[in-house]
Amino acid sequence: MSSSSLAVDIGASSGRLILGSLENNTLNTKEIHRFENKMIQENGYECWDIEHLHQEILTGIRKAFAMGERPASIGIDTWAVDYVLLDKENQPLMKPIAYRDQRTKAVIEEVHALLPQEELYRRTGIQYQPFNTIYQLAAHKKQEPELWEKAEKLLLIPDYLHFLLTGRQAAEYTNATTTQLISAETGEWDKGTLDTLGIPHTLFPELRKPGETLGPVKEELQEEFGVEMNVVFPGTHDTASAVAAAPIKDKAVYISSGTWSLMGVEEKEPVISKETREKNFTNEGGVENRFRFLKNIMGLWMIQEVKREYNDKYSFAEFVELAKESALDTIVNVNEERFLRPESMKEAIKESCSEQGEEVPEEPGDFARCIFRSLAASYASTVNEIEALTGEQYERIHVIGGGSQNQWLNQLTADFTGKQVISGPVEATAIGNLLVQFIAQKQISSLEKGREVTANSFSLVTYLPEEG
Ligand code: LFR
Repeated sequence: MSSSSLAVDIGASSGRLILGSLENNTLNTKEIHRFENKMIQENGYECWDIEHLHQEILTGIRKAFAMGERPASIGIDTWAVDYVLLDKENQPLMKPIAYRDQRTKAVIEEVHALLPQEELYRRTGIQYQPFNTIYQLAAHKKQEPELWEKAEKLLLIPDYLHFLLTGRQAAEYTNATTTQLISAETGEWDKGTLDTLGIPHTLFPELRKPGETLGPVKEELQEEFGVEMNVVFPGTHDTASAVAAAPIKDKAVYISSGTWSLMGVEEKEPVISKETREKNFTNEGGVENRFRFLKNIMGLWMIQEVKREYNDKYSFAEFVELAKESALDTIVNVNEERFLRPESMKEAIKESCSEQGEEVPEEPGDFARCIFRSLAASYASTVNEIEALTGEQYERIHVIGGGSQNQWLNQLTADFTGKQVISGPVEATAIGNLLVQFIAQKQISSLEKGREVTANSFSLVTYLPEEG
């Protein structure tokens, strides 16, 4: 059997370490460790507890070695856009602020006064989101001037976690594109944009592509484990890793379904036009120099928040059962900014329904029904937009990631879009992370082959649209 590798995949609500190995064109995976992630309040900001995440990664690695595993490489992916600022001693200046923190509201217009949104989009191909790193940096600079003065380096979350493992600094490309500071044309940091915003170029480390090796883990860790383990860059943006594992044959639409639903197609070149900007489509960097032409849809965040508001009294499965029993028909536009970080998700949904003059949800099942049907409706309008913007027709939608376990939502997606829906794999992100490590080690020859391996190795379920 060939050597194994470790994928660390951390999302907004949980993280995991998954060990993978290849045997006869089949990928075997084993979950080694799983932990919670959540936003915490600090100094008036919503932050991530990055030290906790680092410790959980070490715990996971130790568990793997204690089980007798000897992974040859490890790669980390997380959500995008957030970063750690380091001082000249390479110490973090503060905990990373979470992208849902509302601090950027105050600076968006100022940034656009210097760089109109049309221009920013033309340069980067990246969608407008109030949490893009570009706005976060403008906010940081303005709101924390003393701290900003001390900032020597900026590392995005996975780059920082890689730095803690190896002592080496680099910026992995797929995630770097989500900063909205990378030129779509050159694939390099856009120095003109940085100058206009007064952000020093020296903050940003050298760019590296998925599949490149960052280096071995620090000596003290090598000594502890008794072997050399290399950090190999996966697509460090979780969505880049997930899309890498989408078992697409020919062409298909994907939905990477988790806290967000990222719906789109893979392209060889960025698709940048007035229309794609107006529909808020992005061109994030992908593995093997592809572009992820996709749209952010609010996703399961909405039900996660409703579940939290009911003090976790109902499981996600129970919400689905209650939703089926509810008769509520109202559909909301899930992409309204009010759903990004509302004080109360239930109130935000109610407001949106009553503004439309439609029936308002009251019971848990009503909220769940409204959320799942509204997501499916948004998938349907997004698929239409994708077809109009690319001039292609798509027959299939691959739903990948944790949200693909929601069978009712998969069926609703088929019904609302009129397309065939194929769900799985559930751990697409960790799988895509592993595939890139195996491509780097020449155990798999290409992304296309990797997708075949994925299709061979995991059970996929097909949903057909119901008549009528
Ligand atoms: C999904 C994701 C999305 C990104 C959002 C914020 O986990 O990475 O792709 O837009 O989180 O980082």
